[in-house]
Amino acid sequence: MDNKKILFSGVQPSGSFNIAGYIGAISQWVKMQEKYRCVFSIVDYHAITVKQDPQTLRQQIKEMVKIYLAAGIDPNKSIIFQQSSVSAHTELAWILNCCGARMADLNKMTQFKDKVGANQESASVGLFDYPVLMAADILLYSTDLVPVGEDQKQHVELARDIAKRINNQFGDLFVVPQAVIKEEGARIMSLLNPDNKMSKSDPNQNNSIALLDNIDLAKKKIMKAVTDSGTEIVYDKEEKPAIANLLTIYAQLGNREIPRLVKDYKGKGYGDFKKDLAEVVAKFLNDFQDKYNKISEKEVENVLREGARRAEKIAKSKLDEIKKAIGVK
Ligand code: ATP
Ligand code: LTN
Repeated sequence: MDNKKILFSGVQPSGSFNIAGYIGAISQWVKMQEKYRCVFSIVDYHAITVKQDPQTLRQQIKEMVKIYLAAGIDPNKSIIFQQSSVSAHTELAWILNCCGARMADLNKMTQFKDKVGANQESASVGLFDYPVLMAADILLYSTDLVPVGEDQKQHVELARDIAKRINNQFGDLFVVPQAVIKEEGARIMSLLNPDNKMSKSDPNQNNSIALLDNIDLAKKKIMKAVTDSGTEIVYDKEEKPAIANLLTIYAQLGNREIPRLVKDYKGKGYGDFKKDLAEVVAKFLNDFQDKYNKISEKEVENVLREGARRAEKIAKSKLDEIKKAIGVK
């Protein structure tokens, strides 16, 4: 076995995956495949923490595999698998629920509070417990690094806390993982309201651009994106959050540096800038969708089958270790 560090991350197969998740998470995974041993999951048991239509969910699981592949995740280098096909995830989640996670931890989770708002009483228990399943995902693979967007930082912190508690009580069972968050692009904001993060569960689809959006529609969304007062293209997250967000999208999808873009657009207006950004987004989507459309159903099936086999082997042996340590085996 080589001594490469281990990296784990995942995306829920819920809603239409958008450029924010691509920029914040998947784009960094692709680059990390050479350096680390990577495991990427389609976390369907996380998706069912909110209501899903079974037929649509089935479709979206396959869609996510194609998105991973089209983005450049290579199944010969990395493990790609569906979370529910490796039962060790839910088994370990239960053990962590009992032996590591505390009510006080989960009560602090901001994503749960943001998601349920005033409707806490009707939220599923799974949605509340979601971060513990995420900790199980991470800890099962002896993960060193977890590349995610900024919104997931708190969940990775929880995985660290749980790992340390269990190690203290039962001996050194878990590697304590670390989140990897990009300096730029870790929090892409909504196109119409730059105070909110771009999110695939946002009911207003004009706030985000999905990777599979129709290209003309995507261009229109950019042209309709809100801008700040004033006319100058400058990067100032506090004073000009909308333009700062659009500059980040431009830089990330167009492979450009923000200071260079600011220089190039000196003296030009928002209209010119948005027109060019629309072209950058269109080119990115075009290239992406070309690759996506070439991936067959058969390939998806093969990737999932082989991924489940490889993931299961690692996860099962870790789970057995834990079961012995806590006294159930
Ligand atoms: P939802 O808002 O419905 O919970 P989401 O849009 O956050 O979903 P996920 O599938 O939960 O999408 O996230 C996939 C990955 O993309 C995660 O690593 C997450 O941190 C990252 N991500 C999500 N939204 C953003 C964003 N606005 N900017 C940067 N990264 C993001
Ligand atoms: N909660 C994450 C998805 C997720 C994940 C993980 C990410 C589930 N398990 C393990 C990294 C590592 C989200 O994107 N909403």
